Amino acid sequence: MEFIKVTPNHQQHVALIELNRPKELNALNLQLMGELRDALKQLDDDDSVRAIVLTGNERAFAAGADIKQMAGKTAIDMFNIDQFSTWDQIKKTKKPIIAAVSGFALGGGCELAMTCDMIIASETAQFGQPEIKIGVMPGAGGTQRLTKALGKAKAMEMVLTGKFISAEEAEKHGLVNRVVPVELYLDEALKLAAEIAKMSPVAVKLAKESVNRSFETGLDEGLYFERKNFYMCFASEDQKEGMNAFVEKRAPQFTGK
Ligand code: CO8
Repeated sequence: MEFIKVTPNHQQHVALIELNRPKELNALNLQLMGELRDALKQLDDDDSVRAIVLTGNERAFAAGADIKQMAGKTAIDMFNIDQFSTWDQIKKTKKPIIAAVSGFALGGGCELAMTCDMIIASETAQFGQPEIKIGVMPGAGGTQRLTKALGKAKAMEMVLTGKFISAEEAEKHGLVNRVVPVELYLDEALKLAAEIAKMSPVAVKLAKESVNRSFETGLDEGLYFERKNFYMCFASEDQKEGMNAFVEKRAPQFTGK
């Protein structure tokens, strides 16, 4: 892997992925996105990993898709490259992904953070969809996810002016889970991942799938989906272990079976 770094912590069942194109502010070129997709697939298949943290560096989570790589492309080139199939694969990751964001999260970088399940922001984080300033518009979910998070008026303003919002404002609107000092944002995300990794991995995956379903469907269908996943938990040993441990007044030992 040239543009990302993967560090598993087997003891805590957590893996850290760092975007690693610091000179280009982690601009998301095709190779980086391919590496990210492959790493997430591997971690999703690895039973020793139960939660994933995705981060950049203090200056930039990611400043967007790689403008230099896209500048000369035609619509047909873009259609044939079909980079969104990579994003679709990332979205299919079953394990929870927490974005630890510091500095710029712009364009595709903001969209990547929003594709994750939760966001821990450093107080220096800035979120924005500045594509309008370079003659295009968000293409990896920005118009949809930002609107769902911030509401129409705020999202419209950001998308049509390219203005950034601060971490504090992002928290106020529910885009991020919390804002912490810059020296703590990664630890905070890893701590949250480790906390989730203590739960039943089966239940966590089913619950993630159910919460995400609320983005994609109406209430009745979402409730039906939730119910099916709730029943599915009872097919796991973790459900027996979790409930028996409660009754026996001891800590549960979840195995993901
Ligand atoms: N693509 C390519 N290179 C970039 C990008 C980018 N998105 N952002 C920064 N860089 C490069 C700069 O060109 C510069 O390189 P060099 O030193 O070789 O000139 C280096 O990173 C450092 O950047 P700056 O010197 O510009 O740093 P500043 O601190 O002055 O400015 C900013 C930081 C404000 C973040 C500025 O770099 C900027 O405006 N970047 C572009 C932000 C942007 O417009 N993002 C949206 C891109 S389009 C997009 O994301 C579409 C998404 C939909 C499809 C997703 C498919 C993957």
